[in-house]
Order: sequence, then C-alpha cells, then structure tokens
Amino acid sequence: MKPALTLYLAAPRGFCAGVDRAIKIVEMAIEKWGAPVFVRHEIVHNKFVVDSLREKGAVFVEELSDCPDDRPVIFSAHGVPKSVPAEAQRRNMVYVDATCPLVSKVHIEAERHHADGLQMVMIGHAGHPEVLGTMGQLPEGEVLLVETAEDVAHLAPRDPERLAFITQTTLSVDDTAGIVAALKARFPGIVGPAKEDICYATTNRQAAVKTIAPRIEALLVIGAPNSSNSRRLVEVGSANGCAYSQLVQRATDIDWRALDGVRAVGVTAGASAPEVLINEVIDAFRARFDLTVELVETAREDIEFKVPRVLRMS
Ligand code: 0CM
Ligand code: SF4
Repeated sequence: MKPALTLYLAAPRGFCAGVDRAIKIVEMAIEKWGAPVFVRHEIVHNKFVVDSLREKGAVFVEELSDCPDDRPVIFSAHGVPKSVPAEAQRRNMVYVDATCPLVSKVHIEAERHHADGLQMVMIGHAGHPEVLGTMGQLPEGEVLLVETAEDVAHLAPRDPERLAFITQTTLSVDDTAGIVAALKARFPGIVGPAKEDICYATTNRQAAVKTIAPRIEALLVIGAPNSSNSRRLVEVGSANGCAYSQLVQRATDIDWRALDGVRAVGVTAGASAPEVLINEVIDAFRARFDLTVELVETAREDIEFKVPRVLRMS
C-alpha cells in the first residue's frame, strides 16, 4: 500500500514567453545557418534546455571572444551590455539578440532617464547576467546597484534630486517593494516605474506559490541553481510558511527522506524549466504515493513574443 499524497501543482509555472522565444531563436538559427551556431551564455538558465540545444548544434560560450568571426552568435535571454553587439558589428559577425523584450524594455527605460540627465539606481543581484547587461547600457558610473534595503543608506549619488530607479525582472515582488520604499524615503524625488520592472511571469509564479503555501507541508521548485526567478520561488515558499522549500533540477534530486510523512506537497517550476521535467517529477511522486494531483491556477498567460525578422524570412 502506497501512502496517500496530494500534489498541488501551481499554474502558471515553467516556461514564460521570453524563454520560449529565446529557445526558438536558437532552433531557428540552426535551421537557417546550419551547425554550429554559437550562443553567448546559457540561452536560459537550465541545463536540460542547454544540453538539448547542444545536441542540435548549439555551442555555448561565456564571451564573444570565444566565438569565431564566421559563425552566427546568439545573445541569451538575459541581455548583454551595449559593448557586446558593438564588438560583434566591429567583427562583421552575424548575430541575433534573444534578449527578452521585457528586459529590453528596462534597457530602454534606463536610456531614456539617462537622456533626461538622471543617474540610475538599479535594484538587482550583483554579477547576474541581466544586471551586467542592463548596467552595461549606460556609461560606467551612471548606474548604481542596490541589492537590499540596507544598501540604500550607503548610496552616494551625484545629485540626490536627479535620480531614477529600475529593477531586474526576476526579483522577489515583496522584497523589492521594501527596497523601493527605502529608496523613496531617502530620495523623495526619485523617478521610476509604477511599481518596479518585475515581469509578468515572475509575478504570476510567485503569486501561485503564495496561494498554495498554506495548503502544503513541502514545496519543490523545479529549476536551476543559477536561475534567479526559480530561486525566488523557493524563498517565497519559505517566507509564506512552507518549512521545507527546495530547488530541484529534476526528479533524481528529490530527497525522499525529507518528504517522509508529508501528505501535501506543492510543485512549481521556474520560467526556464521545461514541462518534461515537471512531468518527470510528478511521475516520480506517482511511483511512490497514492497520488492526487490538484491544479491550482491563479492566472492565465497567453502572451507570446515574435522571433526577430531575420529568422522569420525563409
Ligand atoms: O534571470 P533568471 O536567472 O531567472 O533567468 P532564467 O534563464 O532562469 O529565466 C528566464 C529569464 C530571463 C531574463
Ligand atoms: Fe522575460 Fe520574465 Fe521570462 Fe525573463 S522571466 S525571459 S523577463 S518573461
């Protein structure tokens, strides 16, 4: 006799429109130009996705200097500093930018504020490729980074009256609200978006976790350790009362002993985690438990982004 367990499956979960588009860009580029097609940085932060594309002919590198001049190169969904396409142009390379349009939107915001003479404060995680890409839209020193509300006290802007803020797209909605409040308290004239620049997919996936958190004893988030939005989902689980909130890359990562005696578990997936891995996790639960799967849908997503024109032409 298998023990009974209810699995609350969050919706939305998994792939967002930006990830879907970025993966399509790599697949279509390989179709158009043949292998190898180079990709600067993991196209999205998921080993399974990267491995499958590698099998089709993608070569993943960290820097443009690792690419030959005569093969196409794709820039990852997280965005790149301005210097990267500039260098590709200088080398006469064929390149396709798979930056998510919602990240590009933040790049444009930063440029607009800069043109208005404002210095920027970016809320984000130091070293994350999206942060490097967004900060790299403006000259050195024009974007000051804050990671926490405490960092706000240490900011030394050129002119405290001439500031704007932008954010990484994959932050915790609740933590960011606290940092924005600290910025507004110290710099009442700071200009910014209505709330922050967190994308719809990040917002919706966090809201779904908040809804299932009171019903579950454990939460599993399918995603990679370098995926910011996935790690934020684990934190949202813990912050909303889930004592065991864990990131797993796939079913083989599940610590079954930690789930001993648990009768209600939540499952979600970061924006870069493919549905096959979610199904794999559900199947692993079905093998061990008398399983009931309950879908908890807190939003519907029908947003789609077009691939760049160069790939739409046959
Ligand atoms: O930014 P993050 O680390 O969450 O990236 P990801 O590849 O896991 O998710 C999709 C995106 C973007 C931008
Ligand atoms: Fe775009 Fe958001 Fe998806 Fe990142 S998580 S690719 S910003 S939709």
